[in-house]
Amino acid sequence: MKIVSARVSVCWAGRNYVTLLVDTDEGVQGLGDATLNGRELAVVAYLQEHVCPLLIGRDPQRIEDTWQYLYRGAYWRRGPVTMTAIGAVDVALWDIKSKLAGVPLYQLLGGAVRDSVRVYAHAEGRDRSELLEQVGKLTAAGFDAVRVQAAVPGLDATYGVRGDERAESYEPAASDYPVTQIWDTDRYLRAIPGVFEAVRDAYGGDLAILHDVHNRLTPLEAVQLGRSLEPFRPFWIEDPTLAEDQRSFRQLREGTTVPLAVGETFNSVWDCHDLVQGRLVDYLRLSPSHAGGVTHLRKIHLLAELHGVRTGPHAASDLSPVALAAILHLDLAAPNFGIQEYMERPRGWDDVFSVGYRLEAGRMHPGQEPGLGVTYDERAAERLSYRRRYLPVARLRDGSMSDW
Ligand code: KDG
Ligand code: MG
Repeated sequence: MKIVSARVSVCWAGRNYVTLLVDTDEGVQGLGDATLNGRELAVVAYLQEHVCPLLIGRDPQRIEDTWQYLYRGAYWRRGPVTMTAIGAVDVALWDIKSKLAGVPLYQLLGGAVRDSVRVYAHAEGRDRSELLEQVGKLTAAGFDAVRVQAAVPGLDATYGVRGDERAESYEPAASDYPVTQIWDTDRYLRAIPGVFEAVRDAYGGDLAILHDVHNRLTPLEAVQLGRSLEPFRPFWIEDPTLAEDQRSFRQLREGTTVPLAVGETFNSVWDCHDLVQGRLVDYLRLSPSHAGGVTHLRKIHLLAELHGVRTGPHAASDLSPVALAAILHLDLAAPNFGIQEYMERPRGWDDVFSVGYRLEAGRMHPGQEPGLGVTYDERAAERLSYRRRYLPVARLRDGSMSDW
């Protein structure tokens, strides 16, 4: 069997998505997600110019060898662009292999070790009452795990809180250039314990409460945050400090007992193996889209399992349904799965993607269709052209840049 075509489709389905379509001479097609939010066309060029030509004529069933060929053979390795491109190829090949076998992908990963996948939903509020109302809607819909983000009083916009354009964190700004948000750590650190307290008081001890700091704190500030939140028993605190400065995690571990999640910007096992081996984090958030596909992420998860670290994969709405499906198959089969991120789909997904996975009362399942269980309407996508969009940037009050 041979790959006869590998092409990239870019579309605006509520936001930009990049999809790789791999076709074989036996008529089986595989899909991969190659979306890198705000830098989409860099991956498109990498795939079109450098990777797709190498795939033609290859045996699609030789997944590991193709991964090695693209990673080890390239010399210039790692990084979000390269690993997103390799990830898209890898996921497409797993899609093909499981379609050929006539089974859902999770069956090739060892089969299900659980009946369903626990997901956390996003709640956000421009003030506390709006946040509490949103948490209430989600718990009423059956979610027992919620990520809470609340506006910081005195700031025009806060990470994770939508509602006005400057505060949009996932729907990129509709301007030609990134919008600027102002960040104030002191105000944030003063505000957030009260948010946790209010949610815990209103919804009780059973609710898993998660929070994303989005890399904004120094290690010492992160310890202060962790200690202030300990009484409210967070499920996790995500990205409290810069993910690439891994020394800070030792300081965090020594300073606070809050569970720590990290990894949505990691691309490789080399970004996290010290953290895992040192048991310095509790949850890894890498996704197959940005970390080299199912093949590489599975190895990372196996390493994590050996060291008692659990998984909590990234699946914000900038990861396409193809990515979410691949993640759900991994979640269902991973013994050390912890929790899965879930965000409502942007309007427009349905115009191009059809999915076999399902959500019911805070639990998801990838479905029983062979492969990933996702189809892509390339014709419809052709009518929805790419729009250049950026994520916001953050500055401190004195005008200097802050980490996004
Ligand atoms: O593209 C960036 C988003 O995926 C990211 O900002 C979302 O931090 C995020 C999360 O935890 O979902
Ligand atoms: Mg995050």
